[in-house]
Amino acid sequence: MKALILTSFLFLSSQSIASEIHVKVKGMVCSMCAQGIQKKFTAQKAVESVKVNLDEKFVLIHTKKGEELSDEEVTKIISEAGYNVAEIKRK
Ligand SMILES: [Cu+2]
Repeated sequence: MKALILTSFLFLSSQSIASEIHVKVKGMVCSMCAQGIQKKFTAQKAVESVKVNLDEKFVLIHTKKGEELSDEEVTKIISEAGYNVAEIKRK
């Protein structure tokens, strides 16, 4: 019985799990770029955490549980910051 409850709890919580978005950014070359992009994403309601990898030119975004950030929104944020999206991957 206990195992059954635990299983259904895990199933239910996986429905609203946070997502991980991996964005390759063109034109991000220095730590000022990285900071600007980090700030833009941190300001989003749906965003839990943002990590910018300057060496490999990508941004890793974790959304909050039950919140989503579409490819269109990600692209808009990046271009408003003055950069271009090369690729968006999700987990
Ligand atoms: Cu820069």
